[in-house]
Amino acid sequence: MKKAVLVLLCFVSLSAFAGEINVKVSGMVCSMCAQGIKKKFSKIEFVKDINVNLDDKIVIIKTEEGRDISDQQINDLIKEAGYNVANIERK
Ligand SMILES: [Cu+2]
Repeated sequence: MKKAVLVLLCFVSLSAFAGEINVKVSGMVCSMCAQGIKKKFSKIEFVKDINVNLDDKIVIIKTEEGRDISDQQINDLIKEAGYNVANIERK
């Protein structure tokens, strides 16, 4: 019987922003909410894709490489849509 093989996983530094912003939104409950929020972020020209996970209440925004949306702007857009930001995480 072979001994367990030790697998060494090497990760490159993941600290650099790769263009994905996950915004947790409180108050977002249905697909109508999701549409309103999507519309707000789709107006930013370097936003490539917006996905909404209603189960986790997370808006996943993908931007062009190296382009970021400031926390302030995210907060403003979510507020304009009628919701509140609970958390912002960049990946
Ligand atoms: Cu709704």
